[in-house]
Amino acid sequence: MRDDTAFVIVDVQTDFCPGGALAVADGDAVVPVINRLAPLFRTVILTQDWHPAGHASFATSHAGAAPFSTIAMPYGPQVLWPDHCVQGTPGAGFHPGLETDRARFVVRKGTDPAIDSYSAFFENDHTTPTGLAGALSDLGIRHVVMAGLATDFCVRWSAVDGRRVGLAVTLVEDACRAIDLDGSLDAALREMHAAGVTLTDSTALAASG
Ligand code: VGL
Ligand code: ZN
Repeated sequence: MRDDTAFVIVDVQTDFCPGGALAVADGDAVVPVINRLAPLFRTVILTQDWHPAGHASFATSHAGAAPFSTIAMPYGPQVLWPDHCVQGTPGAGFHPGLETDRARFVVRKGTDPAIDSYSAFFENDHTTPTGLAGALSDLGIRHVVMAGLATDFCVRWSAVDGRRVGLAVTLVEDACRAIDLDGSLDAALREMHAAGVTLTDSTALAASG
């Protein structure tokens, strides 16, 4: 892969895999695909959902609220999730099969108790940066290839925001899995297409060098 291209691996964490607190169906199937692709890149970046206990995105933080319901937050609508990826817990760790040694750095997100952060670039207020755009710019990265969990939440928001900060974005579809809540996967694919995100699969990507 060209030197100006980075592989961004989104939230491949125990809580998003089968048996985890917010399990994505077949989520662990992305691990071998991602492990195969990562050595093709000079720059590999991991994101890690990393919430303090009692985070505002947890249904348990809102009296009477059911998991997977939506509420209005000051920064817009917010889906309420089961408690997941609590800082320092085993569920917040990377999937044990994920090859993490080659990663240049880890972007932790969702650390502000009051704001969720799906995107690797901005918190859910669409304004507060995580620092990733600046880091990629420092490294001379102009193109990001993305994979991970979940296609329709953190991968989607990261891909669209990657375009927003001026990067070319390619999504490796077979290296992602979705939550698919009320049509969210279809909506994600449409939104990413409209934003100019290119879709590919791991076979085509590996063949392209
Ligand atoms: C995610 C819901 C809540 C994700 C993170 O990684 O897609 N989804 N937190
Ligand atoms: Zn989260």
